[in-house]
Amino acid sequence: MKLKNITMRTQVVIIGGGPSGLLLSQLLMRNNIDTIILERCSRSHVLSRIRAGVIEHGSIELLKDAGVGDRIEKEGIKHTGFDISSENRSFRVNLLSASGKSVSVYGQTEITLDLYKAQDNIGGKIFHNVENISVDDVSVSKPTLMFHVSGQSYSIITDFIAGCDGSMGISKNFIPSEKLSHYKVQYPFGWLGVLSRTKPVHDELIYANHSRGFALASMRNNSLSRYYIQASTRDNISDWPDEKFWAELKKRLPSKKSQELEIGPSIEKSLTPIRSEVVEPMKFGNLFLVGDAAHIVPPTGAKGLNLAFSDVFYLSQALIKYYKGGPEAELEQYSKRSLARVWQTVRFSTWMTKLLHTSIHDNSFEKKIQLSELSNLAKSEVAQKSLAENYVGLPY
Ligand code: RFL
Ligand code: PHB
Repeated sequence: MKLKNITMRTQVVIIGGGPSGLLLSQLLMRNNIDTIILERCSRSHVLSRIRAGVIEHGSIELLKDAGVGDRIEKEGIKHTGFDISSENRSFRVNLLSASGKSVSVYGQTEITLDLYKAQDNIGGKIFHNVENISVDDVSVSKPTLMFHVSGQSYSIITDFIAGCDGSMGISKNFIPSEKLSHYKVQYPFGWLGVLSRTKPVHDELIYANHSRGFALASMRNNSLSRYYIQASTRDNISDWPDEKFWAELKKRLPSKKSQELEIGPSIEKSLTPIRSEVVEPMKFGNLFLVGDAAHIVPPTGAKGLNLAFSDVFYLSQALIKYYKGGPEAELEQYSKRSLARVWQTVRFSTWMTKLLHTSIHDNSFEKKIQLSELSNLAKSEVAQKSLAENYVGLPY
């Protein structure tokens, strides 16, 4: 028997129940704005993704505004600096003295969990396993969005749609292709990441430049390590059994640290191609693109989630003002405001990626420039200040 279509109304439909979508919903609902989240996957699937680990001060402030700052404040590990190494030489960038701020190590999975709990507590409406989302026209006043869950069809009449559905999402397809510009760069390498229940090799992060390729020693807490090595995009996970990963990591970290490296079975392993991508504009009609749906940055510098959160800040502020009777001007400004910060962050992530990775083409000129840049950074307070200001997060 065919089930009757169910029609609902809301103020903001949010496509995607990842960190951007959940945080946006939380901030809006706390300001009496009605939202519905449509998520393609199950909650347990969303919560199983291992991703970001370094959270900017501004992101924490935003989480506090959303009423979800308690656990990150208590359990997040404050980092006031990190090491950069090149073969066996290394130096520390003191974020606190260079910028007056620090960052926190706290997993994206934990943030997402905190946000789901907070949404449950305030009666957030979240549909999981949603399929076939479509919209007739996002430029009309009060667009209607259609979708299915378990064979049941639904329609929602809404004021606005926030596309928070990540880089593989469908929201940007609702913008006519002739109105959308894509800017992208694909790097010829990826990051092979391993999570292991081992003591982190160092009490801060180590970004390692090495002739064999980049490596990063990171962590989630004092007994959970997160390591990455630069790998070829042609590789498969099966090419990298644990023993081979640890052996390669040891070669790329400074030898003093490699000797101390505690190894153990991987509890997660992933290979992510590295790319930058931005789509413009981030607003079309009543549709707003937010976070990875509009931009991807290479993970060097830990910017993706933090950048997604600055979009959430700009959009939530504009919507809250609008529903309090303010003008639409700030909503109109959303794309321009977000993109200004997006391009600054793309610039920084690109710079840091080029500074630390090894080109597969043995271009000795580029290598010399890279090593000169690293030695300048090791010595120059001014260069470190610029790095630190970007690393802790540009102001909103
Ligand atoms: P997400 O997290 O991709 O969430 C999008 C959600 O939308 C759902 N979805 C759909 N729902 C409905 N209909 C559809 N058609 C849909 N299509 C997709 C998805 O299921 C998902 O739940 O995007 P969001 O919320 O914008 O968040 C962005 C962040 O996840 C991302 O920027 C970061 O993970 C990037 N990133 C890092 N960011 C940092 O700030 N600091 C870091 O240290 C950091 N490390 C990383 C990273 C990303 C990595 N990878 C795997 C790309 C390290 C790595 C290795
Ligand atoms: C992480 O811990 O996952 C991480 C840390 C720093 C980065 C990227 C990823 O630059």
